[in-house]
Amino acid sequence: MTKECIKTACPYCGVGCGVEVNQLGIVGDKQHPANHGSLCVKGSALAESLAMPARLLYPKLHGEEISWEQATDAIAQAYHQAIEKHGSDSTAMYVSGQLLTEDYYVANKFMKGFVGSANIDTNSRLCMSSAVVAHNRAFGEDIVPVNYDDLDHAELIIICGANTAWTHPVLFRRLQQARERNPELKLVVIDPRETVTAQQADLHLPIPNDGDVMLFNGLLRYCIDTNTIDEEYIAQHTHGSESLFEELNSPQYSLDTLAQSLQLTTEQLRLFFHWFSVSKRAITLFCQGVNQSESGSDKGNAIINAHLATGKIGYEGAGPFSITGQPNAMGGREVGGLANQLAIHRGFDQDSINRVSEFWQTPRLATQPGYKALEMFEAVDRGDIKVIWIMATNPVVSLPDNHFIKQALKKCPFVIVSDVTPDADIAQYADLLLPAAGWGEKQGMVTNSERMMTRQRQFIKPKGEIKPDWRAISEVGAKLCQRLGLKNRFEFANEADVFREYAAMTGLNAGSTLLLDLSQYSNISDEEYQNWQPTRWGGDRPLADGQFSFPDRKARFVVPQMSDVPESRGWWLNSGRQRDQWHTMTRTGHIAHLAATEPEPTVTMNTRSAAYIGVKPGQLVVMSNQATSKKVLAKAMMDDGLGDKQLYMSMHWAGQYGMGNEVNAAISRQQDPFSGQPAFKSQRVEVSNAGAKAYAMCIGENALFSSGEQFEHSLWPYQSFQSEGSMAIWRLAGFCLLNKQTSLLTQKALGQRQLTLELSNGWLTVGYEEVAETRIIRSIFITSSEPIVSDASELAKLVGRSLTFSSLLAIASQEQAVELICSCFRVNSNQIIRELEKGACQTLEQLQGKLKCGTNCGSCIPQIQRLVDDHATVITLSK
Ligand SMILES: Nc1nc2c(c(=O)[nH]1)N[C@H]1C(S)=C(S)[C@@H](COP(=O)(O)OP(=O)(O)OC[C@H]3O[C@@H](n4cnc5c(=O)[nH]c(N)nc54)[C@H](O)[C@@H]3O)O[C@H]1N2
Ligand SMILES: Nc1nc2c(c(=O)[nH]1)N[C@H]1C(S)=C(S)[C@@H](COP(=O)(O)OP(=O)(O)OC[C@H]3O[C@@H](n4cnc5c(=O)[nH]c(N)nc54)[C@H](O)[C@@H]3O)O[C@H]1N2
Ligand code: SF4
Ligand SMILES: [Mo]
Repeated sequence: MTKECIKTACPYCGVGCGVEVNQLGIVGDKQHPANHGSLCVKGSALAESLAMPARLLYPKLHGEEISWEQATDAIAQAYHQAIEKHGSDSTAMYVSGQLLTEDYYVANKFMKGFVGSANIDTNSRLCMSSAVVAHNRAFGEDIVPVNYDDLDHAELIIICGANTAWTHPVLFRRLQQARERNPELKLVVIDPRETVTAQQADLHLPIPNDGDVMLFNGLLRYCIDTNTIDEEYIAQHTHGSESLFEELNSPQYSLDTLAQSLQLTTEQLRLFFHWFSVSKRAITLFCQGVNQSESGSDKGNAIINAHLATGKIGYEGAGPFSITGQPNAMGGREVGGLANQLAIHRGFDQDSINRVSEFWQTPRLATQPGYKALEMFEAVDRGDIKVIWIMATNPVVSLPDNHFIKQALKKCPFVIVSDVTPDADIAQYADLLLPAAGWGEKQGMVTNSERMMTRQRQFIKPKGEIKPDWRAISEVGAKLCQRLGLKNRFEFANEADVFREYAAMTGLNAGSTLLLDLSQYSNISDEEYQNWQPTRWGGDRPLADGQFSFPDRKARFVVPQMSDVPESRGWWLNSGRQRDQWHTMTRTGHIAHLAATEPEPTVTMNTRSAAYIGVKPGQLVVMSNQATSKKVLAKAMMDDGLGDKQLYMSMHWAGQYGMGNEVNAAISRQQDPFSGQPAFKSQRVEVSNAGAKAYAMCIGENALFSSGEQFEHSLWPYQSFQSEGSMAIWRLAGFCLLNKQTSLLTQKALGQRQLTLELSNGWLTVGYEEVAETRIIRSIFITSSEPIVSDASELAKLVGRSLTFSSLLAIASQEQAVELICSCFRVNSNQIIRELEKGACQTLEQLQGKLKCGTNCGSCIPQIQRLVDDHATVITLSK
């Protein structure tokens, strides 16, 4: 790390906080307009995130290290051969909202411009695509009309389908500060779950899943009925109100009927509707509870409809506010990374095709939309895609029905994966694995939720042969151009060069009704790019003049197609985020204090639901979904913020941490028909007590178990892993009755030598030792027929009764520094402790009798007595 002060941006959520790297470490940037110096728990742990357990440093073809020259040759050849034999559409690229704008621009240019296929899609399909559809349908362009400052000016803030306190924490803190300054400011949270965010609201509306369209339709109907719509705004700036209003003139939107459908009281509804109708300045913030649904696009439009009809848009403190998930989800949309967009907010109309072809100087431009994410992997499965390049995303975990995705990829003739770590699950599916430069090692631009463009800057010297993604694509692009007999259009000197070309390209929008135009930056120097200060494009409020991006400059009301509340679905699985983890854990799973909050794969349900299936906290449950025909094992935990028969599981469990217990195994490929965004939040599943007969926990030195499966799967089908610095905790559960036999089997699987074994009160406690090289490392293995409470603090208490985690660590270190106690008879501390822990000796006299220690000069007797005091009791744990 550097000694100077370098300003960059946090690589996690779409709040887009500014970060400063200085002598103090990695801290919040006080000057950054998004966060004014604040960071959340993940942002504060950025320095620790850099110490990844494993890094990819060299390109590898089928596991063999190769040079970049060979790697880029192989990729260019694979794409070229597929194009020649099967056509451009037999190739694909699947990228990510975590790429920087420059990476994204080059990727899009490579696929749509020169490979000649729009089969480039991104994980933003899973994240923002419903909001994109809603914006395009209403505004004529994918535009977010508000900014963070607006929160300070609002009278009413509605958070719909977002757990902002956990997922956009710095923004939520800002909102709370606004409430402290202005006690009149009201907060309404719409979420089927009573989340931490909902608990802090003035009004929480726990609507049934996917009741959002009906709720916002009802809100608009109320505004029509109470004459609180803005007829002038509607007349001057919109189209389509008649058919929408007619649709809403249905008895199902009368207050009482609506309340019944939404399982709310009439008073709750009336209060919300009243607050909205009388608040001139109202903001509706929305995220995945809206987007990730079969009616995601319609939900977005129902929200926007209510704002347009009441004119609550385009001025300070008002408007619909789609919050982005990833750091550059917005930048990717601007560049055109989605398969159904061409570039720079343009689609595949002839005018756009002509302009873009000319700008890129290519005869090969894709002329029609490509496969959306799920369609893309379905095409892979059918064998239609012969080569796919996956970059900065972990689709075998994060896509729904992830076992299907795994199977599909296994069939694909050539899979290229660019990642920073070989631990990412997707790395196992790569024929060719490329080492990408990660956060701190690369640089470029990101755009946050409020259109603020911030520079990520490099502050770490690149290791090995890592390369920024844009450069890897450019090198392949150059070779592909050559093979196609075209002039090389990928001659970029540096990131600034890429950015200038992208900015110049947005100049194609000048003179059109589209608002995205960064052409004023097309000539910035390298130095200006380097010194870039956070800048919001489109001004503070791009729709302030009521001029929208359709040719007639009017906004559109959209009649939602899917307004019905889905009927009761039996058990219903909802999934999303946990406060302290980032996505598939490749960057946060190893940080002990982040891992402690949810230490193992957990399904939450309310106490009534748990009683219904006879499940106690900590017991193993099994979830299955007919549509995927796969099962997920996880530990049950109680959350009375959930309704009856509602389940919630976080999306994070993956890789070595989740050990196969990914929620997406129980999530089907149901999706929104307009956006193709998966319905991650509403799945009909079956759940039951898995009937585990044995639970176990193993605490040991990390290095002992650094690779591969450590515990026999047949004995312990449920396994998870938690990192605790150099120590680690494994949690296991299985269906074999617990006895000494089982324990011995596990012992064999561990390849360890047994030290002590004690069966008491349903608990079996085993201490092991293992000789690794010259050191002796200890691990403790505890099994029980009852669940071992999985909360880390509970765990600490439990273990702490006779052996705290720190004393465990102390034992581990003692083992490494074996102390000679009795010089006369050469007896060391280990031998003494072993006798004590085995239970063979419990007193000084017994030890003297057995080992002879302290029977000669006696100077070591106090030390032996201390060991007796510390270790004489065999570890027994009561429930
Ligand atoms: N800690 C953390 N923060 C993150 C991330 C992370 O991995 N970890 N990832 C970032 C990314 S990429 C994203 S996209 C965002 C996501 O940010 P959010 O959308 O805020 O987070 P989620 O937990 O996915 O889901 C939000 C809420 O939607 C609710 N919900 C489910 N169904 C419905 C419904 O039908 N209607 C309504 N109104 N609500 C419903 C869920 O109960 C859940 O509480 O978070 C970003 N921030
Ligand atoms: N069940 C369920 N599933 C979900 C969701 C949900 O709510 N529920 N949410 C969805 C949403 S909104 C999202 S955004 C996705 C996120 O899902 P993913 O995008 O699959 O998750 P990540 O773990 O962020 O994957 C990023 C990968 O890129 C690697 N990486 C990091 N930096 C770089 C880089 O600079 N270059 C390259 N080449 N690689 C890099 C990381 O090591 C990691 O493997 O998950 C989706 N899946
Ligand atoms: S709020 Fe988001 S951008 Fe800000 S520090 Fe936290 S994760 Fe990073
Ligand atoms: Mo996301």
